Amino acid sequence: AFTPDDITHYLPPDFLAKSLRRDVLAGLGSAPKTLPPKWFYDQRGSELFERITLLQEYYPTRAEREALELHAAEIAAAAPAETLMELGSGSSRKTPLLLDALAAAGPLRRYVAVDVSDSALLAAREELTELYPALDLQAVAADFEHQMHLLPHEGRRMIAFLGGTIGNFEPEARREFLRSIRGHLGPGEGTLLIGTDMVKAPSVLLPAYDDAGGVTAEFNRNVLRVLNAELGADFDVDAFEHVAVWNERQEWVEMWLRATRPMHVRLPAVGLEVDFAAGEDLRTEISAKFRPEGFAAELAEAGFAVVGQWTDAAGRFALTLAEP
Ligand code: AVJ
Repeated sequence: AFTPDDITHYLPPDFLAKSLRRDVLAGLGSAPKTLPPKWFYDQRGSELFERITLLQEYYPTRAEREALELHAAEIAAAAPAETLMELGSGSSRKTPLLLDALAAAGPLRRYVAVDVSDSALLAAREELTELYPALDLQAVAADFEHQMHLLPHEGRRMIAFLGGTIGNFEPEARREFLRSIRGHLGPGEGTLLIGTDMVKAPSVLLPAYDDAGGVTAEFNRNVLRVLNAELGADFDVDAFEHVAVWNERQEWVEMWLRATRPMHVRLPAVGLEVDFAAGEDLRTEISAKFRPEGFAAELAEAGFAVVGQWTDAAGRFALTLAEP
């Protein structure tokens, strides 16, 4: 088994505690109130998200997996790499599809998982070590949004950012993120593979974020449980109802938590007290949806050229391969 000292740590010791405090002070002090979606994923949040990926209404995970099953060989043939570096560690079942294709296509020698969560990194290493005993597996605890410059640079690499999580970034943060990846990847040094959920009818999008069984509602409310647990807050979690909205203008899904009655909430660990009016909404996530030409333009603006774009048979979810 692996111990945490198998992980290369680039995060300052109290990184998570400090960034949670900073995000909560900023987010609950803004109008409307907001929280960043990265705080969903404590143990319970991660388990709820795994359940979401299995829901009939939630098509993205199945669609991305189908796109990889259909096209991983073409993608690997277009981008041979010695190193696959996955942002957001690949404990998911998709990574082996990409690793198999890259190993068959050429000189794959190393897999680097990058995540802020030690437990996610250890899970990925455990799983992939079984499957790929000959592969050099590295686990790096880093904040890929701000620490790309610290990540391994050697050899020809493919940087993969799958799952559609690029959609959690607002446009400006997405621009900066793509630029920071470009700063890590010079001409001839490798490629970038990004999974994006595509724009489609709200009648398909909304149920994916508001399933009939209420799993997404529980996932959404879970961020308040994280604040109660980590900051000693006293949110009455069940007094918030889940709301999912398709923002037509921005072409993104928004998840909100709506206060069903007036509330006064104390967060002692950050010395904050906030009030919610009855009906007041707290935004907990955006999930941006993309158009092929729009995403290609965003990549071009960050200094990337699109090598190819592949989707599942129904065209619901895309994998875009780009190079500097
Ligand atoms: C993991 C961020 C890609 O945006 O679809 C699932 C998270 N939110 N259901 C997404 C999520 C609500 C998911 N990502």
